[in-house]
Amino acid sequence: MKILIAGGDGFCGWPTALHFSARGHEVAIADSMIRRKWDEELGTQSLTPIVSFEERIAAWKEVSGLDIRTYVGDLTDYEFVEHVFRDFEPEAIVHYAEQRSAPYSMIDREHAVFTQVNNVVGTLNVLYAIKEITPECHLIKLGTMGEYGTPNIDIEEGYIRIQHKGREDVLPYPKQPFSFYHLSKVHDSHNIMFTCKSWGIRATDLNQGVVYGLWTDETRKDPRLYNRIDYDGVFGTALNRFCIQAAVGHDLTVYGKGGQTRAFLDIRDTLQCVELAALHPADFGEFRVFNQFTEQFSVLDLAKRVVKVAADMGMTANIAHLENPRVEKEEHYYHAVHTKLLDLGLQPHLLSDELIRDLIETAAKYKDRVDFGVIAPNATWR
Ligand code: USQ
Repeated sequence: MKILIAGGDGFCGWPTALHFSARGHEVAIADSMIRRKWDEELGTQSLTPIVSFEERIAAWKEVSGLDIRTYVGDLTDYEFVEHVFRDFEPEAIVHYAEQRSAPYSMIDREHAVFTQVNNVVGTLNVLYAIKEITPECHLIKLGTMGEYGTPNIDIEEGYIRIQHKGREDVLPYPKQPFSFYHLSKVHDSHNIMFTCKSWGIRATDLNQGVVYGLWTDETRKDPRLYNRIDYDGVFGTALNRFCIQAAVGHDLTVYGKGGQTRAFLDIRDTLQCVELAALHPADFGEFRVFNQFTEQFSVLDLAKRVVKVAADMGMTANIAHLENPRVEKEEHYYHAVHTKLLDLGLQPHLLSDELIRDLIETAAKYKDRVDFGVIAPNATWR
């Protein structure tokens, strides 16, 4: 299959590109390199050293003998998008090319506007390119579990059957997103659903939970293929941050009470899920929604788990309950359905102490690269 990975230089995109390439697909990456610029803007860097995009691609060729085609440019520039689609003619596009940090989107007006313009316009351009150039192309779009928020009823996969005043319909599940970033994904979902209905596009919206882990079969093969992993208060995410904090002797930064429950998955399962979506495409005109995660945890339970594994390793880790920079429920009901990817054959890598230990060991190895000054959460929601 000819697969275009938009955002293929990022945390999920890079291992996805290698995963498909290793399995014999023809892979191209489109990326603006902006993830690297955000590191510069925020004065931070990946815990693991990562080489330049060109070096990564060359290293993959050297290690595997396989080519990955590259297009460097921005999806908000339609001329670029048109060029990529005409030149590569993808059968599927995995679209990760968005600003994905909730705190980044909440820094100030400029960051909120940037996030929504970048994400919504980029996706709209992709939808037009599919319509005009490759109408058969299956759009595999990364959405987020955060589109749903934390309702006091079970979260369904995209749609809910509702009875109202004696009538019944299956309608999109209500959205109560957590941030301007999460809102951008809701706006995308609406645009995609509309174009599926109107133009007959086929699309899968993967409402992904928080991804943890770092290593995949391919990225471990050579230091030049290493994936990035973030620990800073803007792009770092819950479990990965806690493991890195434990390794460097920083208190674990649980926000508020820590009863916030979220859906989580191992990065290796991100690759599996995206592959399953690509191998079993949506029908033409279908807007399919999968909840992409394997387990749900509260933030405090995750922190406790890290403390325990650290103790087994002879280290002492402490939990600090920081004042919550976000506006979110800290104690709530949470139960999200996630059967569609399992039905397609997903074999989950459930969270194990070994994985936590592995992350702590990796972090300990790169300890000197950690700047304590960027760990605290700076962006507040208020
Ligand atoms: N949290 C802490 N301490 C930290 C970091 C986070 O207590 O040091 C808490 C947050 O308050 C929140 C939860 O952990 O309640 C998750 O926060 P996060 O930063 O790990 O993840 P989030 O902002 O939700 O965003 C991440 C990805 C985003 C993806 C989303 C999936 O950055 O791209 O869409 O996870 S989901 O959470 O399901 O919306």
